[in-house]
Amino acid sequence: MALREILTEPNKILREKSVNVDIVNKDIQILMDDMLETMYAAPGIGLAAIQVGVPKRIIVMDLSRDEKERAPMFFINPKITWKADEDSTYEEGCLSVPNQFAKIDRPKNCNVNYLDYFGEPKTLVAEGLLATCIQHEMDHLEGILFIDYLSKLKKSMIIKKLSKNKKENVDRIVV
Ligand code: GNR
Ligand code: NI
Repeated sequence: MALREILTEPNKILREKSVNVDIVNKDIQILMDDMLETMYAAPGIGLAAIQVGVPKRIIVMDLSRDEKERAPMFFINPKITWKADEDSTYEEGCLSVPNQFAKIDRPKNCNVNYLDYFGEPKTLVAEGLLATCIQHEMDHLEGILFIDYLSKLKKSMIIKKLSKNKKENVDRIVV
């Protein structure tokens, strides 16, 4: 397994629309293993392939609190088949929007069809943080970030901050 670099805003690649996986083969499984390791190291509770620069419809997640009882989940070509009318609000963060958090409303429950690690078709019935997280990750597959739901002012302030951080980091390496 290998760690991969997580792309951060502003980066045009994060805005790409990811494409379906046609065959779940060894290469796809290696990518998923790398994504999981990268997510654990970050640390985060979810990661979409586009966040490591691969525009494929692949998501890894692990919502377990305990490092000793890992519960990895793999979603390939996920499709939402049902969303609740009722919303819930969560304070969201994103590994591609480092150190920024905001309350976001999303449907409280959803059902998702997907292929698992072995390419088997499965259905997820999600509520709570699981529902929020899978919807956050599925947004990544469309090139959408949680900051896109904020006011223009809040979003531009966050992007400005992140651009400044990136520039300062580059300068430090140059000097
Ligand atoms: O680690 C993460 N935490 C999180 C918290 C609330 C809602 C969504 C998330 S996903 C995020 C990791 C990430 O950026 N996945 O794309
Ligand atoms: Ni994210």
